[in-house]
Amino acid sequence: SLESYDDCWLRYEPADGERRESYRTRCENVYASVGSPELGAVRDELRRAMTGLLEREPHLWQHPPRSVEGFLAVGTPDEMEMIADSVSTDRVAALGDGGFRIRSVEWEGAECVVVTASTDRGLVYGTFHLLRRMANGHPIDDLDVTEEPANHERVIDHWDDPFRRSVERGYAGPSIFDWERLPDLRERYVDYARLLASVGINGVVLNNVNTKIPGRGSANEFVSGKAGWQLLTQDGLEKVAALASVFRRYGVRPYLSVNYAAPMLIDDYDTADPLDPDVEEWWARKAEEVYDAIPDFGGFLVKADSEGQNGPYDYDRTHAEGANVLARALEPHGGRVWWRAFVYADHDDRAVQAYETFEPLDGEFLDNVTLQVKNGPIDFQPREPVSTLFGAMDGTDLACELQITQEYTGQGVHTCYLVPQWKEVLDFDTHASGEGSPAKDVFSGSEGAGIAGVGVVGEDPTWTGNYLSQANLYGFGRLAWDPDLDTETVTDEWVRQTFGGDPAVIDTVSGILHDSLPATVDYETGGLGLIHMMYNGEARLENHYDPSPAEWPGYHGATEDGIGIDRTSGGSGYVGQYHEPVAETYDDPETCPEELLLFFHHLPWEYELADGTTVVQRLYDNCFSGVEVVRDLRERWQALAGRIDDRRYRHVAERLEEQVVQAERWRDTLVAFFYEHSEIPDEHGRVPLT
Ligand code: GCW
Repeated sequence: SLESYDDCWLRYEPADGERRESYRTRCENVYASVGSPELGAVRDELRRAMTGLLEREPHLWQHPPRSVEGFLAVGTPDEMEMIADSVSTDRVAALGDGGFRIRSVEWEGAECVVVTASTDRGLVYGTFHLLRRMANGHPIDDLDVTEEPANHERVIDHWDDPFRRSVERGYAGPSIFDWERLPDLRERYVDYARLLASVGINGVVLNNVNTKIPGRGSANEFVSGKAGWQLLTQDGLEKVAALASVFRRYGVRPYLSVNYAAPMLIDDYDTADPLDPDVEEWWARKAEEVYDAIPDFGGFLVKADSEGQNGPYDYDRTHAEGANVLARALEPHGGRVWWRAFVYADHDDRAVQAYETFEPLDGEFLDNVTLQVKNGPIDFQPREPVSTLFGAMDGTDLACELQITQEYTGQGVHTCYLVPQWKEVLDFDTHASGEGSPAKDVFSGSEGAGIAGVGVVGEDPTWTGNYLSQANLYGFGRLAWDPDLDTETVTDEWVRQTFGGDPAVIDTVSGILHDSLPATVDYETGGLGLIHMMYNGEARLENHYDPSPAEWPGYHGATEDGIGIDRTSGGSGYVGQYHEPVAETYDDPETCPEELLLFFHHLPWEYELADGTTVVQRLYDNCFSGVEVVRDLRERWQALAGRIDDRRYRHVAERLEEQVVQAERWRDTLVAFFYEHSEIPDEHGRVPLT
């Protein structure tokens, strides 16, 4: 094909000699049913994967092969007797949607592996699970695996503008969705769906939540002309239906972001008031039209009354009233509304707002509404405390929104592995029902809850803009499937599948990923919980990439006498939105974790930390050490020259070179800024800069 792009973690390199024989015995013959679109995908994947792993083309059968040493069987017990003979059918029937079972069995003298599930989607996941094991070099002669996804909904949100084909906060080139040519399909859609399904993603929102394109001026100014809201027209839906036909084979449902004023934008209505019967009817009719075209459509995602997008506030209605009219329209078709909680307006402390807006509405949303809440109260900063809403809405289905694209963490250039950040969010103990109430239980608690990740993929041959950022997409999917996986396991899986089994490569790449986030937090924030130290100007490329702390006095609170924002009970009160004992821990600078200290407190520059170091000195030290770590990452990577392919070696090496330069700029800008306000020199003589 003319398209050339990376295989990411689906490389299927030849298995080691030691394993190869046993893999060949059990997988060179494949018996799989053909019934559904998903099984077509399974067969395609097995053909491709086995050809790579076994270095032999597998034989595909539609009945159990005879006179072979062994085979792989993939199917449901209902459809395949051989499978019903080999596993407990009750156990398979009891698996939730997407769950699967894999067993090594002997069947009529043959050594087999059975992949089974009660749904075809489960067979897709089971197949990818087996292939992941093989790509990681694990034995397959003694398998007894049962898995079910912890979270029911595992969705990627694309912030792609269909008509300009640009991606908001995307650093990997244009959108991979070519709306102009759709409904014509491209092979790349298939490969994208494969990547998603291989890590268990089951939904994709195809267009940006900003369905009107913000202008360059005020938040309420919009670029006129075509934008995402138009996908809800007949023409748009035909294109969505084409994409759906690809995604369906991989168990991925499509969703659309819709504009709240759609009845006005599309059909010239003079209102979009959710309590207006004509508006209600419009949405009901629109939903019918959508489901006629796309029977497995997932639903609508809405950014309402946020950064200039339309919403129920235009009619003095609440967010619940706003969401429910859409929910009623989707309900007969099994669709869902994902309603975002990202709201902030005129308020002294934006952190308090999502909670103040949504907590009082708990219980008012219909059953098929999911409230989608960003991981922290601000906006995907390198480090933030965990959103207070996760412990506050037990009458509402919640989804956690994570950002896979690195808007604030070095974009397409810096290596910044986010899995440890996400683990921290998922494991955070909200204490909502006493000790032992981790946030992850909220997202896995019901069918309508889940995890959403802001997409990172674009047309770039690397998919993610930086080869190492592929690890973030991989890790997002793995954690959305199973938030209990530990970071090391996820990292190790990704590195082996992506770079092969050389232990030195595995050690080095894993180590680089492991150390990257703390380094970024240090040089971009000073490591004490400061946020928004970045440039927010017009130039798109530098936007949220370069340092520019002077722009944001309200976010970091730097003055002559100190730094940080007082969010304690005596300040903005944000801390009071947490349950005890979290609230009390954060409320007191003596007990507040150091890495969040200045998020919750405004403290004198010379406030002493636990080890006797002052705040300003710690900020200096962290900024300097962050850069040292990045230099070290660069060197560690350089040691891989010749051990991995040149193309990926050079790509990452160049980016790490640039990351060193940028990290130094961040450090220099931040320490100069801290010095300018505090007028306290660094104990080690590095600041003021000479
Ligand atoms: O993080 C901010 C981004 C905007 C984004 C917005 C949101 C899609 O800078 O680009 O808009 O959040 O999440 O809605």
